[in-house]
Amino acid sequence: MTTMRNAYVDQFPAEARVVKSAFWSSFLALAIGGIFGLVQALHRTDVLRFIDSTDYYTVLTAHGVLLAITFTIFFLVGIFTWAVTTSLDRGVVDIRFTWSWYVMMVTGTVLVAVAIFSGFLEEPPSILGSELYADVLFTFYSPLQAHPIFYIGLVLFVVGTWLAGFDWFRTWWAWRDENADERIPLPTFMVLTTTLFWYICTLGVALSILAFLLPWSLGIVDSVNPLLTRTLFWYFGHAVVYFWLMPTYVMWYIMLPKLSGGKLFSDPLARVVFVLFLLLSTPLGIHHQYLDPGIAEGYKFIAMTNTMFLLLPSLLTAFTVVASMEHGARQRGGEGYLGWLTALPWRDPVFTGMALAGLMFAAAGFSGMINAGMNINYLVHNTWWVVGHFHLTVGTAVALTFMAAAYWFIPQVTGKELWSRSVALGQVLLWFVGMTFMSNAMHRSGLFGMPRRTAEPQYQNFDFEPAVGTVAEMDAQVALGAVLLVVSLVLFLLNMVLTSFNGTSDSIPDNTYAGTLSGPEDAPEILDNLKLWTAIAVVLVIFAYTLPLASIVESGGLFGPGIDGRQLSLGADLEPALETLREVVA
Ligand code: HAS
Ligand code: CU
Repeated sequence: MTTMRNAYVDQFPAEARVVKSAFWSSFLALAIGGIFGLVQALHRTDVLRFIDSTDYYTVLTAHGVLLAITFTIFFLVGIFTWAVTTSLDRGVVDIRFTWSWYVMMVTGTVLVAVAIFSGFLEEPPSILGSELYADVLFTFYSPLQAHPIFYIGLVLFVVGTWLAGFDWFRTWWAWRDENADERIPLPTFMVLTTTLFWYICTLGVALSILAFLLPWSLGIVDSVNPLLTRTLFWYFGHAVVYFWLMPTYVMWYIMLPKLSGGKLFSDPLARVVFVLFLLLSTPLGIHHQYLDPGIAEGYKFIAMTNTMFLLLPSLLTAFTVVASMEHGARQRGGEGYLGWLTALPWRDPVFTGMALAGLMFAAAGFSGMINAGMNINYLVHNTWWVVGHFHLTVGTAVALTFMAAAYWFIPQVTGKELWSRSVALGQVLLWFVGMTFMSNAMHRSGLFGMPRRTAEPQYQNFDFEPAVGTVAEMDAQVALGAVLLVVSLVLFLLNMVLTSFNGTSDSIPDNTYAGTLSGPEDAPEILDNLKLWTAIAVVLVIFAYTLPLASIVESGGLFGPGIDGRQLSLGADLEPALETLREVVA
């Protein structure tokens, strides 16, 4: 699979520098966030305590923000910039603009990190009139309140991603001007549809921060309506998981078939999948709030129904990607009903990491379906079951795919051969084994009510009595799994660092995509009508959120019970706007 050096860094040297910087920002966040993961796993299971329980929430906030937001989204902007420039075969319009959104994301990250890490200080400094603090976890629910720079940092980070999306669109517009009759190349189609739902969903979190949490943190308003800010967070919160998942799907659709030795089964089906994510990612966030008082059951039922619909694009993905892998395996001589599995390139760490990530995601999808069932969610909500679920989804499907992809990408953006493929293969296998132990024990613990987000999961005068096994056994599995994951993480980082010390090489695997068995010419033109799908997505969001939000404001006020804005210290008279809103809603 090696050809004359035709690496990304040769074709797009300027873009390769931004992509490489984004990857290293992602790895730094992964390193710090991952170490904190070990600290909290050993703390909660009482195996080994490095910190005081009062510091647990600083560690947990850092773990969640650095891994769920920083690690994932920096890697995403790297992959998406690569996917757009290579599939359109043209550079970005202005590399200075590209650097500007990357620098904005880094600035936002630094502000958020400063606010979070100040939680470890005995005497955190006071800035803007309040003490630096941000033990608010990655969901930053009010009435927990962080320092203003935490919210300002988040806003800068999100605006940076908005500009990145504009960069990818601008590159596509420039390409379209010269290729008017061409279909949108699939990797670019995937990036643009993902960017569109990212614009729609981030409006919620931007509104929550800019209109409520930041003014409250700055002391401009005295209170907020926690249910309103929480609902605006989850308006964004479920879609953000698909913002993490889509680059994973981009890898599974355009790299896995080729790595398997075959072709993508269906380009049209891939377009349908990404259109479905554009339409449905946002109007269902209330499935995170089934137990929230103040939201009528009917709205929760709509969220559940939409969630069940949203299983479809992932089930289609399971079919398409596995069919493509089977096609590849049979090209390599694979035979039999399942025997073809042995013909897959299991010695290739890029393939094996992604294949194992996919297998884990099948299990994650199952636990997601359990979460999504309104009645059964009552059993698992706020338990370690949910934590087990998302360590399979973002912690493995996404994280393991990104690490496996890095074994291909880093040589592409540096022109240097990977330091060790065998260490890379060991690393992905170790991650899979470690996560199997940890996530399985978390799911099982959640089933008998083990709570999440607590440093001391023991209740006074009460012992958990699991139907199968013991708490000690499950705690041991979580601790063992966490240790294996950190060893795997160290191997990954070692490989990345030592690769950067390698000399450049001519034998870098070529930088092209899998072909397709059914190509874009088979895809109905309407699939590329991004304006239409965006309009429908916006209508679905309006349907799903207008009434719940109106009732939340009606009952709890914009800024807290009975405070509907008229009493704002700003003195702004919001009555006319509210009157209009009431008329619209009525
Ligand atoms: Fe989730 C909570 C429901 C997917 C992440 N989820 C969370 C939280 C996070 C998270 C972080 O309905 C906790 C947030 C918090 O802190 O409170 N989730 C779902 C459902 C799906 C789902 C129905 N979640 C994800 C993904 C995530 C993620 C993806 C991150 C990346 N989740 C929920 C619900 C809650 C929740 C409730 C709230 C729980 C509560 O009460 O708090 C679906 O999208 C899942 C669909 C997936 C499938 C699997 C398809 C299988 C595939 C694999 C193909 C195999 C391959 C390889 C490629 C149906 C695509 C094969 C290999 C060979 C060798 C052949
Ligand atoms: Cu969700």
